[in-house]
Amino acid sequence: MEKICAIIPAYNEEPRISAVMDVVTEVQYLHKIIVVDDGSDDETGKVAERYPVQVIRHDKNLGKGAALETGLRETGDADYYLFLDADLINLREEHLSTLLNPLRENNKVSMSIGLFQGSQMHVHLAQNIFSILNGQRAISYELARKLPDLTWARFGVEILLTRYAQMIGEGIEWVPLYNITHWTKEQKFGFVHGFQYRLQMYHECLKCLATYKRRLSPILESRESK
Ligand SMILES: Nc1nc2c(ncn2[C@@H]2O[C@H](COP(=O)(O)OP(=O)(O)O)[C@@H](O)[C@H]2O)c(=O)[nH]1
Ligand SMILES: [Mg+2]
Repeated sequence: MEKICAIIPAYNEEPRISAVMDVVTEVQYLHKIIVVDDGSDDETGKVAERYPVQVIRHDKNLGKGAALETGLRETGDADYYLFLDADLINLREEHLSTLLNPLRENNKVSMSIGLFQGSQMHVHLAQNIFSILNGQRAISYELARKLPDLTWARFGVEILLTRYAQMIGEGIEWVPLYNITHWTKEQKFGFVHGFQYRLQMYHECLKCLATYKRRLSPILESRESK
């Protein structure tokens, strides 16, 4: 039997995380669901604890990269890992299968990346321009074992995952996810705070883009010399 674990990073998602929990906890084939409450100021962790999932809490906010790193460490071995955001709207089981199928069908594919389709136009547009940023992914056991530390990347973690997989020649497949969307930062936190948070995200992404080669090359060199 396949062992599939879902890892859900969550930061201040108290009003939104139930919509995701309601769906994932009904998916029979998920072996384990881990929510990493990344030092939220609200009751995100408490809401998640009402469900049959494992909730891990960071005492302070360490960023999305650190949350995924914690999730991967805590889940232990699995055939596939699913990364899912905690603020998804209209998530359905079929989205999880869509993410998993390319890995199941072709062992050369070790990561799939979701692309939101047919939902809010601005999300659609942003997702296509910034498709590398989509947090809905499936990752194989083999790739997960090879990943470098994700902590430093913070919001750049999706860029880091994609670029690292490309650098080591892993197969990546982009898959359309229909009728699903997510809350934007402005919708969650209001225009001013949301926009500030967005700028912080872009800053972390640009920092990741500017430094990933330098940070990854020693790791790649040590892999090659083995
Ligand atoms: N663990 C962790 N998760 C975060 C952090 N910031 C955002 N997230 C989660 O990452 C996902 C995407 O974040 P969001 O702010 O919605 O980014 P956007 O969808 O790209 O605008 C959501 O599940 C958030 O709860 C953070 O600092 N730490
Ligand atoms: Mg979002």
